Amino acid sequence: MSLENLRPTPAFADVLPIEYRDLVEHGPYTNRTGDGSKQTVKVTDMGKFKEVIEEHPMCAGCAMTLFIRLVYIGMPNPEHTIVVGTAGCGRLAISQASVPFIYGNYGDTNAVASGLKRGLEVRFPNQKKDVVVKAGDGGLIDIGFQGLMHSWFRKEKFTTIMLDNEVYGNTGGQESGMTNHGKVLKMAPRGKFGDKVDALGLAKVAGVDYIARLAPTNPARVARTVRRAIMVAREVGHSYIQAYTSCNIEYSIPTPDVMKDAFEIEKERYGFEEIISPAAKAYLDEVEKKPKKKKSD
Ligand SMILES: Cc1ncc(C[n+]2csc(CCOP(=O)(O)OP(=O)(O)O)c2C)c(N)n1
Ligand code: SF4
Repeated sequence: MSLENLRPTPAFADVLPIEYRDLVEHGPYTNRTGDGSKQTVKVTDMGKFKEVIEEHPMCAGCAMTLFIRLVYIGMPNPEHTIVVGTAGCGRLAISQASVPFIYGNYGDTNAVASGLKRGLEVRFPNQKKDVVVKAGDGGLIDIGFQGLMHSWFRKEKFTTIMLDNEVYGNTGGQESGMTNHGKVLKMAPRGKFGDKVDALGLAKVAGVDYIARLAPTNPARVARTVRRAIMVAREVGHSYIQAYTSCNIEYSIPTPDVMKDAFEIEKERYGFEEIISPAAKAYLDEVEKKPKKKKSD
């Protein structure tokens, strides 16, 4: 999370609630080391502080919220990151985080992010700015499909994260392109007509440099995947993460069983997968290389 975005203007400092001041003064946010270039919060810090600053209004137990919190922890440099989102459940939590958030019209995320990233490169030639689209499966694969595909073909240097709950959750349970064939939903009583769109396959065909699919079953892996995707987008090309973020309301998953469902779906059809282009692999090998230990150490 970004301390710089949390810090109140001096005039407000003494009227803000004590909880807020405590977060700024004692929260484990980035920039505490002084160099400001690295995320210092780790997955193991989760639950010990508020990654999402205000109370979010998403449903209790929603796996999408857990995943969104992990994305913020995985960001390599939240102080210089901008998130682009749109209508859909995810924005309810995304808008509560201390990282700038642009809320576009439904479906235009990848067009907005393309322009934003290009503009940032011109405006801040000496400072890498990371742009991350976080949007639902409907927002990306249905109404935002054209913008999504063209940003992939153009190798725009930002990251797209699909919050794939396999339904239009925010509007009450219509089928999306990512819903599985035959699935009956509250507002799809005859069952999904076509197959689940092979978005990973499309990303591969479009030449996306880093592609990953995962479920939020392994927090450290989610954070690492997000970090890798953002790093690749910074230097090499586009990156795409597709995350299973179940909708317990529309799929009637009892709240205590949300993680059990995530493990089951992961095993059945949503296993962790990474597809990395040779250029992205070479870059990741370089940035993830551990410094060699000296013999005397
Ligand atoms: C142009 C436009 N069309 C339709 C809507 C209504 N709308 C709001 S959220 C949503 C569906 C969201 O589904 P998804 O993108 O899969 O996200 P989820 O809520 O499931 O996370 C729709 C159709 C809108 N806001 N704008
Ligand atoms: S409707 Fe579904 S996706 Fe939306 S907040 Fe509720 S459980 Fe999460």
